Amino acid sequence: MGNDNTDIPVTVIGLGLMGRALAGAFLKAGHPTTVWNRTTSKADHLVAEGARPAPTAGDALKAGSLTIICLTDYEAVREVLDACELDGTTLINLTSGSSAQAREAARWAERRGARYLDGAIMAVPPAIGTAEAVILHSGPRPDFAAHEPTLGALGTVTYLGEDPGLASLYDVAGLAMMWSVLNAWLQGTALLGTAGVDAAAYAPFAQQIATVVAGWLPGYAEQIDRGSFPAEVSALETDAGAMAHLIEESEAADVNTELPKLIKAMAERSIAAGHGAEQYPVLIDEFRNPRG
Ligand code: FVH
Repeated sequence: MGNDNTDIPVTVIGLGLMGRALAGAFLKAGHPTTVWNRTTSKADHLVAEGARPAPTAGDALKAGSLTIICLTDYEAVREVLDACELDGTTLINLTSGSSAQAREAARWAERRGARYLDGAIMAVPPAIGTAEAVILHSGPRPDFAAHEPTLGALGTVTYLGEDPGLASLYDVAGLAMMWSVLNAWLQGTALLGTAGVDAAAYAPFAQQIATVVAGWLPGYAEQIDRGSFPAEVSALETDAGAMAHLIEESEAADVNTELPKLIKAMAERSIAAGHGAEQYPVLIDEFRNPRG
């Protein structure tokens, strides 16, 4: 987060909840900060704090060599930037979107003479400007290296690689992780609730399990990368037996069984394909080849 080049001017295009937080963090770090937003009144507070309002997006782009864009979606990005002169600018697009959109935006920016990094914000606006705000970037390494100290004003900046689609892919991979953990926790919370255990009582145990399972990931990842799944601690068919218990308990308690049935169905397909004696991460094939 340390930044000794706070004289570098930056531009922020898009002053929604997130864009205002980004511009505010640059201002706080001491960067001369130019801002533009379609609805001009959203710049008022930032301007009172020292931001320079640009009359048009094109003027905002000319104010500095580094422009952060944070709009609703990629369609809005194209709508705003299409008519602007981009030659010689560096764009860092922190708008959420798909990896395909990010790659297309990188090609489009290159055709227009701009340097382009894509990014994904893994944080909510109040965390911006603190180490808690993880901001992912992908695209040309030299461009990231050139701007990393400036971007550090926004949070913990991470570089993922040259493929501009990587930031978006990591973004959704992180969401997959988050929702899976939360849904598993909700399943357990609903089950225990039928025995009078409230959510707060179960939460510390659930947290412990999540931490233990997280610790398995590096070893399981090695198995996936090697493509070899010896059952070092448990075989998939043993896990499938426990999945059946989870379904039975849920049915008996009249708790939703959709999620456990989905998990068991995947395990059964893998067992039917001959992987019952292997370890859990062999299920990667169910994700990689959903149609078998
Ligand atoms: N807020 C959050 O917690 C999340 C965290 C993770 C990443 N996201 C992504 O950040 C992008 C912006 O999100 P936001 O929360 O700032 O969104 P809004 O407050 O709704 O602001 C949207 C801004 O986009 C402008 N805009 C939309 N369409 C256009 C357009 N066609 N032309 C020009 N500007 C456009 C909008 O302008 P206005 O309505 O104020 O005039 C706002 O500046 C988003 O990708 C999240 O997924 C945030």
